[in-house]
Amino acid sequence: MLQAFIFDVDGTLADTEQAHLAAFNHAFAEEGLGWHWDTVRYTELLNISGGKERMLHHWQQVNPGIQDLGGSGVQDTINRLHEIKTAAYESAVNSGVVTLRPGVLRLMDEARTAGIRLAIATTTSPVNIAALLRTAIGIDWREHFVAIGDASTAPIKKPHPQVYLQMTEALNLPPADCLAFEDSANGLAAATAAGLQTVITPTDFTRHHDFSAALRRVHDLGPVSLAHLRAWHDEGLRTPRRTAGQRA
Ligand code: XBP
Ligand code: MG
Repeated sequence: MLQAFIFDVDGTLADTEQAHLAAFNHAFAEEGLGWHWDTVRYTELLNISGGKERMLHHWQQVNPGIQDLGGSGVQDTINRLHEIKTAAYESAVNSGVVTLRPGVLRLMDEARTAGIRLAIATTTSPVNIAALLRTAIGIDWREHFVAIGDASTAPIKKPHPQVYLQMTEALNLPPADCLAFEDSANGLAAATAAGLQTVITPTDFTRHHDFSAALRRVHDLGPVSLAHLRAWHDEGLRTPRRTAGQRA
């Protein structure tokens, strides 16, 4: 029986990656690195979950034999860049540049009224979740969620299932009683590996990804009702699990 929704954050709760991209480029300019990611490059880099991991991946690609910069270690530089980036992203979100995607708030309210519990499973930083949901839901946003898994609690990032395994454990539910909401192939792979069925709402950054293992792919949750989700979830339990590469 459907007992919990587990939401991804970036791209799913809100279309945030353009704001993340601007924050990364701000950090690169602040530190005088001479890097600038455009949308095409960032779309490629989004295959790497986690901002720190993404920056290190880029650095290793543009400078394969990276040495320690001026005595401060590579990881120290990445950490400093990420602090600047996160502060810039937080202030952008606090200024209201990002809104929740259609249907998200309504489905959260309908779920809670129906006794379906909510959790979050993301690879982003806790600061980013708080900034987004404090602005979108209000100061009491944390009370809406039974559990939150993020970069601070699940260091092994998607497509690894760690964060989803943590959330089903925190909810004390079998994965079959949960429904995941994601926007990317990495997120779908993580949720699927943890045994969850997944509803996909892609963004322009992820529209081209392989979502064949998804329970459903919809443009957004605007037209989706709780009754739709219950019916899809039940139908999914009755049909054999698809794996990536099989048509949905
Ligand atoms: C998407 C990510 C994050 C964000 C950037 O997270 O992979 O890395 O792109 O945020 P989600 P950080 O799992 O919510 O889709 O810089 O804090 O990592
Ligand atoms: Mg996402």
